Amino acid sequence: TPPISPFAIQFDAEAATLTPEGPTLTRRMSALDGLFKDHDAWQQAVADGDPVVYSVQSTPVPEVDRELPQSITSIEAGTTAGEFWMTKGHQHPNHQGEIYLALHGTGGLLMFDGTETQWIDMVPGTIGYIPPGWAHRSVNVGADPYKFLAVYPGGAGHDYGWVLEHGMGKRAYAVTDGFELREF
Ligand code: M6P
Ligand code: ZN
Repeated sequence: TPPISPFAIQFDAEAATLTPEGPTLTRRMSALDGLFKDHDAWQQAVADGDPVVYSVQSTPVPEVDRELPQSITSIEAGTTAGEFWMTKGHQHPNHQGEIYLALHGTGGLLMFDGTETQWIDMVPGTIGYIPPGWAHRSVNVGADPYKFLAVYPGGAGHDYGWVLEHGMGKRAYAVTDGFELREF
């Protein structure tokens, strides 16, 4: 990766956009294999059109050591067998911190260190801090898309196998007056 020069990023909190744009990642339901509690319901959702669950819009800052990439993630509103739509979730192999700033909608930042679970309610203006060593997943617990800005060390990496192996401690389910966390 060639060195990157200083540059300005236009951040539109209202529109939840970053300009200039780098790569966009789109994750459909099929990409969340093994993550929802109800595997049959997940499979049915994949068969029923494999909807987009979330997308991640990055800036051109590369994910390499010592750089500081940013992205905006938009999670669609929805549930699968009552479980709110969410990101895959990951652990940083290099155990580095990260921050999330909520921009739109109603979400949650679920963190798990292998023993303890933590949940931060995320509404526009909330910064959720993810300490080193805590796997993290974002959940949309509202009826609108949930959008947040992430800023993270470029060398942190994404370990998705850790979440498949250890889980995330809790899951967020839709109930009449919002959401409820249940044992994994
Ligand atoms: C945030 C950041 C990214 C991450 C994305 C989606 O934007 O934490 O590093 O890739 O959320 O989450 P996941 O990688 O778990 O699918
Ligand atoms: Zn991360």
